Amino acid sequence: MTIERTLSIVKPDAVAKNVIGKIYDRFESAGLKVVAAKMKQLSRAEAEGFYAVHAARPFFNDLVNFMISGPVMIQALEGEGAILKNRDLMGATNPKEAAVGTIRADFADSIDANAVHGSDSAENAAIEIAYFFASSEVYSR
Ligand code: IDP
Repeated sequence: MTIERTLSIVKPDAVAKNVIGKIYDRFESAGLKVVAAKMKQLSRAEAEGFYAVHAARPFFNDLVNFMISGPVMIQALEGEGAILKNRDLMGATNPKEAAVGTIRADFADSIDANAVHGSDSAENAAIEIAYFFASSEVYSR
């Protein structure tokens, strides 16, 4: 396994539920380190740009509206196999299909309001981290 970084977002539903700390505990308990973090109210343009790959999908407008419905907590996570490890911690996109004990099974309400985002590849992780953080804002440790 190699040390990787991945981009994670605690989405507006989970921020509103006041479970940022509980979600960070999942990361830390799995050996992932928070190496950058910021709370942010995304603009429509920022959310559209972040999810540009989904622009043609029927759920795109709902997704953008949801992502700007309240502040999000954005973090870069670092650790062995961080990308897949975070995806495993998150669980399936639809919380109804998410494995027991995953973040989405425990904190998400629906496929729209599904608590967390996590990069799905090394290539996307690099793009997504750079979308929100200058390299000087990421503290490898
Ligand atoms: P992921 O977040 O598990 O990587 P993606 O397929 O990349 O899932 O989709 C991005 C986000 O778009 C999902 O987290 C979810 O919030 C939303 N989404 C995906 N598929 C649907 C759908 O069929 N209906 C509504 N929202 C969806």
